[in-house]
Amino acid sequence: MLQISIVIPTYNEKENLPELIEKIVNVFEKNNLHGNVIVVDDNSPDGTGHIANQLAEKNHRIQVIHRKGKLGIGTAHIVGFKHAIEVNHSDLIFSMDSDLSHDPKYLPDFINMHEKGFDVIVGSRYVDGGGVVNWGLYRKAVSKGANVLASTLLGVKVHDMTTGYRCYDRRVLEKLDLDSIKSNGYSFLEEILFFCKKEDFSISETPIIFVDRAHGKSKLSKKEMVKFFLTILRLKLKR
Ligand SMILES: Nc1nc2c(ncn2[C@@H]2O[C@H](COP(=O)(O)OP(=O)(O)OP(=O)(O)O)[C@@H](O)[C@H]2O)c(=O)[nH]1
Ligand SMILES: [Mg+2]
Repeated sequence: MLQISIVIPTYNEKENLPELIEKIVNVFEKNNLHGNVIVVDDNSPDGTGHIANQLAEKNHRIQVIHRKGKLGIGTAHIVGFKHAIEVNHSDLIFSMDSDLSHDPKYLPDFINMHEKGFDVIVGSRYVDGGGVVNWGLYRKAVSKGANVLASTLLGVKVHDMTTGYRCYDRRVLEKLDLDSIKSNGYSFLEEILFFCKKEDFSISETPIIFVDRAHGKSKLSKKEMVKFFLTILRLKLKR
């Protein structure tokens, strides 16, 4: 039986996390899926970590990793991935944002693509059937531009390099030297895809409709956007 882990980084998501977990549990039950949810909380000042603990007490499938402070989504993913492999012995490892932008109803679509033989599956806003709800023109343009630039310059044939909704076969995460990934923030997402391609893993996309967060604040700062472009240059020079 396929064992799944879903890694969810959280920082100040108290309004969103309980609803997300409920949705995931429902999708698991409906589709007869088996596995765990790993919340990686960076000592959120709004008490998300405490709420995660309460959810874990009610459902043993929910696991919580607490870190001392805001260390970035990149390292949050890595800590979760290691837990998924070393502790849960999962076959399939997902990552998903905790702000309800990533709907768990798509989980079976990723699993179908994995069954077709793909090693990495990316939840894509920029393929047929995908899209974005509630974003203004500026946010759309920045995201689209960043994606075209990243995939062209890095030579990765993925239309959505910045999505955090993904699924990795465990072999991928075992093979990659996760600790050598230098990005600790959002550029982690492009960097890990670059390494997946370098190791010749097969990457595919499945459409998702991304819904902008209704609660809480975005953590995507201007500084992170600049780092995103610098990371492309660093990887490009390395290539
Ligand atoms: N553990 C941890 N989680 C983080 C950190 N920064 C962001 N996150 C989480 O990572 C996910 C993505 O962050 P968001 O702020 O939603 O970024 P985004 O989706 O690009 O931007 P918006 O949807 O506009 O807010 C969310 O679940 C955040 O709570 C961090 O430093 N540590
Ligand atoms: Mg978000």
